[in-house]
Amino acid sequence: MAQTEAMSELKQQALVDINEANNEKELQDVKVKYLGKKGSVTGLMKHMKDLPKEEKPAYGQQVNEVRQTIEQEIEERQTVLAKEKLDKQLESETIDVTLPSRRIDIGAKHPLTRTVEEIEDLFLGLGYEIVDGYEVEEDYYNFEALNLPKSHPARDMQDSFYITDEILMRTHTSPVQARTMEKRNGQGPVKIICPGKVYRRDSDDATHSHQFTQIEGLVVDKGIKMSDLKGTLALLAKQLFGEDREIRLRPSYFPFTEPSVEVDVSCFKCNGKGCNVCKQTGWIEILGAGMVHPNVLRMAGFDPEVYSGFAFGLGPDRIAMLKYGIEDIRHFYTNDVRFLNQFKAVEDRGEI
Ligand code: FA5
Repeated sequence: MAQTEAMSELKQQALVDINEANNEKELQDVKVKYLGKKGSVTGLMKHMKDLPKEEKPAYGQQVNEVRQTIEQEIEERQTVLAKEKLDKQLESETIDVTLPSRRIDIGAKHPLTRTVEEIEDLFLGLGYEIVDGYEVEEDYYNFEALNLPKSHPARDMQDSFYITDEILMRTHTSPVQARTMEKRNGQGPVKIICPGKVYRRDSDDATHSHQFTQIEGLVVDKGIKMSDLKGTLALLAKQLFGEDREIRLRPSYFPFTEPSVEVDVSCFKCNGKGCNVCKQTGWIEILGAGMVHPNVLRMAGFDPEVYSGFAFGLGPDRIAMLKYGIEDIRHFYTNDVRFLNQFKAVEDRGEI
């Protein structure tokens, strides 16, 4: 009986200790104090050997009950302490959702990307495919397949970066027309645009860069006429520079087109009256174009008696310079955020 009282006292004391434990560390100490190897409950068990045999089972059972009660209480206390800890943490980390958020700079589209995408959108709407080409190109596709055999004097129009005698950085996007036509095995229609980077050994100045962008356009089908070219380019001019724009075609020369033209758009600033943008002429040159030369069709496997086509090539750099009033092409490639941020500001105001 005396033992039972001692046990009961021990249990009561343990419950008090458990309740007074204010954190996990204190609770752990209590656990060790009662249930550890040298703990009080473990100590009770050691008395067992001094008891008469018949009392042993009941005694063992009582000690076990005490142990279980203490274990259970510790577990419950542990749950309470964990919840208290979490509540405290949540309280101290409360987020004030009414505070204004920190400003995140998200950047804006590069003016060149914007111009290229605007042109792509127009032509996708007209049923054209967008085709990619190689920036490192074979001399054959860059020149020969475009009616520019080796030693043709017109190669001088495009000073080139050669890698080997037969490989160069493409000087225009026109090799993509040659490659695409070749893949079609002489079967039209072909209706593509090819945007991409091109490279020339031009000295960099305000309007020339050794690396710039071009967009090539090519349509080959039965019965394609110069008027199709003109209608398409008139639409392009309106898309880029406004509904009131007109175009004019001036005779020109490209070895891969015949006839060839330079295309001017009526000045969007002065409406054709003459100003500093159009150098007082009322017109701004925007691209080169023409009807695909029969030799080019033939070399790519198309019968020029059956098929005809038009092609054009424009420089989005120069277009973007005109559209946004940029005075130096090098701004596009030096990635000065002060320059680029201006487009972001204009974009934020919804002006472009
Ligand atoms: C050509 O490259 C022809 N392949 C275009 C073409 C395609 C004509 C299909 C007919 C049929 P050109 O050398 O004129 O043409 O270049 C086209 C455009 O590239 C120019 O109008 C100009 O906007 C741009 N360009 C040429 N050189 C530079 C340069 N160094 N820096 C920036 N833009 C340039």
